[in-house]
Order: sequence, then structure tokens, then C-alpha cells
Amino acid sequence: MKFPAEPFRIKVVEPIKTTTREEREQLIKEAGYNIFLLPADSIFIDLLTDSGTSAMSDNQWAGLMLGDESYAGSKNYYHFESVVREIFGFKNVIPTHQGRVAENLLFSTVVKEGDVVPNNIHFDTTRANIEYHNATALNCVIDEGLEPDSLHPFKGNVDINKLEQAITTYGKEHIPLIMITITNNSGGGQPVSMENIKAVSNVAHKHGIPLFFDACRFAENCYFIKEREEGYADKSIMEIANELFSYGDGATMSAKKDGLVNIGGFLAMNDNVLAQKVTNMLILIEGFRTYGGLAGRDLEAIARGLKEVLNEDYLQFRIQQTRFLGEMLLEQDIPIIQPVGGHAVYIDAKRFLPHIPQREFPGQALVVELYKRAGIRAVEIGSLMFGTKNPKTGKEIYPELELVRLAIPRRVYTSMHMQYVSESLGEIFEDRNHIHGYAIEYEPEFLRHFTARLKPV
Ligand code: PLI
Repeated sequence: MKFPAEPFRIKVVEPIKTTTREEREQLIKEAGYNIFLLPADSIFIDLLTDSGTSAMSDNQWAGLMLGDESYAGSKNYYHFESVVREIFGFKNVIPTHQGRVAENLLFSTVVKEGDVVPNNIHFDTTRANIEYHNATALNCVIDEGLEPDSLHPFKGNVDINKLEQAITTYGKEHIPLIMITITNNSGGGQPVSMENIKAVSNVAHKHGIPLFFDACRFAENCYFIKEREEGYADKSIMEIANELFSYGDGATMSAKKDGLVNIGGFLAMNDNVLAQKVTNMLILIEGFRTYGGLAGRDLEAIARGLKEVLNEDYLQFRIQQTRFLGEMLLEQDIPIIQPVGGHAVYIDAKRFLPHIPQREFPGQALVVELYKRAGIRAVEIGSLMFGTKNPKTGKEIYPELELVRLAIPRRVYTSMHMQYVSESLGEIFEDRNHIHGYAIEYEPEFLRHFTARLKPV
């Protein structure tokens, strides 16, 4: 069936406001043409992120009422810990209030100045948390992962030769860990195959280097393995997840994605000594070991969400809804990354707006236009997010991909909302020659896309 029907019914509704084009033109100007600086109630359909924007189930809301808010030893922590161990298999489970804190705890414990951390493609917070320690975040994705039209079924795969080369070039003593991001968000939400994970694990362990997963969207990755990789069609998502994590030594997790909650995360690992060091740091910056910056009720919602996300009816709908939006765009010849990823559709802004050079942020230009014309908020994943300056010459270095991400919150929007998005983009595509570029007026030192201010060129 082409039109995916939601495998849930609506019990509570949240009205969304409509605004006029004039109001939106004014609002985006005041926001310095940065959609992160817009008031959210001026947005009709918010596809900024799938992170922390999920609708929780009645079962999760019921779990909130069972929150045990004891400072130490909350029963919700033990429930949370047992669910994480059941799925991920790692011995030590350290709660954090979101994914980047897990990254901060891990990297500030193991990464030293001059180190290198390979990954398929680092997400922006992972990269920033590594670079903060004057270390290098190295991307080793397969070449197909950077080709918008390649139909490789696992475009998130790590290139084993690039990885081996990195170990030879930098030396294993300068590589404190290897990471794999599942699914590969910055490369289009693309999955990594079990075969590739096994191969990376072999390389890592041959050199005595631990392998960690950036596991935010692990269930979606497992669903793709079931759908696309030989030998997994009859396995449950739990079985696939168990096998996948068995090849690693730990994981950072933002539960705001496949935990189906609005806040939460964790760091999990087998190494007890590392866990002890991280726990000391956790107590310094987040809170005690059994709550890590969260309320007991949040831990309960994560425990329940992590089980719900393994449900195949849910995952089938989730992946189909995203694919449905992608296919509607393709029918209008709108250039997108193919195959469609798990949590988002990524528009190739270089080809959508070929008349805007990378120095004028074509992705951001499309994002601004989509808000002005249709009240839809998307996010640029291109020169604004990942552009850096050569420290010696001050010259801008542009990323290979110039994307606009339409991230789909879990269980929030209907397929009809997806049609509205598709039609709006179709109208903009017809009219694309009138769209102009932008220049930066203000930028901070790190993660500039969050607070930069721009002006039309
Ligand atoms: O937003 P956090 O701190 O809970 O999680 C950080 C994070 C880590 N890794 C990956 C792959 C992510 O996608 C990620 C957060 N992603 C966001 C916010 C997103 O919009 O994609």
C-alpha cells in the first residue's frame, strides 16, 4: 500500500496555529533568517527535528504517574537499567539528560589532545565534543554514502579501507575509540549493515580499540537490516538489536529519538573502570548514578518507550511514512537523497537551487523559503551547519553535501500532513529561480547554526 495508515488512533490533540505569509516574513527577518530563533508557535508543521518531539503513548503517560523520585535507588532506574541491558546488552548503564551529555562524559574521559575518533559521519554534537578536546573527528563513510543518487542499501556503512588507513596513519595509540552512528543522521539517515558492523568490530578489536555506537536511531537501523539484509527477515527487532550491540563495547544514546521520549539519554559500556570514571564525572555535572539529570518518571517513560520502539507495526509505519514523503517529492522531480532514510527526507539543495553558490548557503535559502511560503520548519545540514574555516588561511571549507532535512517527529503528524509538505515543496520548486542566497552577519565559535544571524544577499 502506498498511503501508510497510522497504526494508532488519536486520544489527545494539540491545536496548531496558522499564520499569514506577511507575519512569517516579519518573524523570519527578526530571527536573522535562522529558523532556530523562531517562536515555535509560529510554525504550522515543524520538521526541524525528530529529537524530543515524539508523541508518547498512553502507556508511557501512565508510566509517568509511577515516577519514584527518590534521590538514590529509584525503582524506575532499575526498570530503565534492565530494559537497556535487555536490548543493548552492556553491563553499565549511566543515565544522562540527553545524548550530548553521554558524549561529553565519554569523550572527556577517554579523548586527549591530538587524538582521532573515526565514525561513519559524526553528528554535529559528537564532532563538537571531540574538537573541544583539540582532537579530530574523522568521517570514514563509504563513498556511496556521499553520493545523493547512489541506491546502495546501506549508505551509512563505514569504509573499512579508510578506517584501516586511519589506524595506520594516526596509530592506534591515538585512537581511543571508533564510533558508528546508527542510522547515519548527517549522511541522510542511512542505515549500517550488520555485515559492516561486524567488519568494523573486527578491525577495532584486532587493534585493541573499543567500538562505541551512537545509537540514537538503533531501532530504525535494525528495521532496515530486517528489510534489506539477507538472513534477517525472520528475526525480531530485539534479536537484531542484541546481535548488533554484541559487536560493540558501548553506546551513547539520545533517548529523544528511538526512546520515544521528550528528554533523556544514556551512556552504556562494558568496561567497569571506564564506567567508574564516568560516574564520578556524572555526579559532578549531571546528578547521582540512578537519575543522571532526569526525574524518576522520565526514566520510566524511556524504559517503556524503548520497548515500544521495537514494535514492528510501529517501525513499518514509521519507515513507510518517511518513504511516502520522499516518493511524493520524487514524483515532482525534486532532488532528494536516495534511498529515503529512516527519520527524515533530505533534499539536495545544490541541485534544487543550482544558481546559489555554496558560500551563499543554498540549503538555508530553501529552509527560509519553506517557512515563508508554507509555515514549515526544516533544517539546513550543509555549509551553515558544517562549514569550517581553515585555521591558517581563514578560508571557508565547505562540506560535500548541501542538504535540507525534513525530519519527521515520531507518531505526531499524519500522512495528510506529509501531503501538505510535498505540495508546498512542489510549488517552491516551480518557482525556485526567484530564491536568493544569504550571508552571515554574526556567528559564534562552535555550532554556529544554532545562533548565527544572516542577511539576504
Ligand atoms: O540532542 P541530543 O543531545 O539528545 O543528542 C545528540 C545526538 C547525537 N547523535 C546523533 C546521531 C544525533 O542525531 C543527535 C541529535 N540529533 C538531533 C538533535 C537532530 O536533530 O538530529
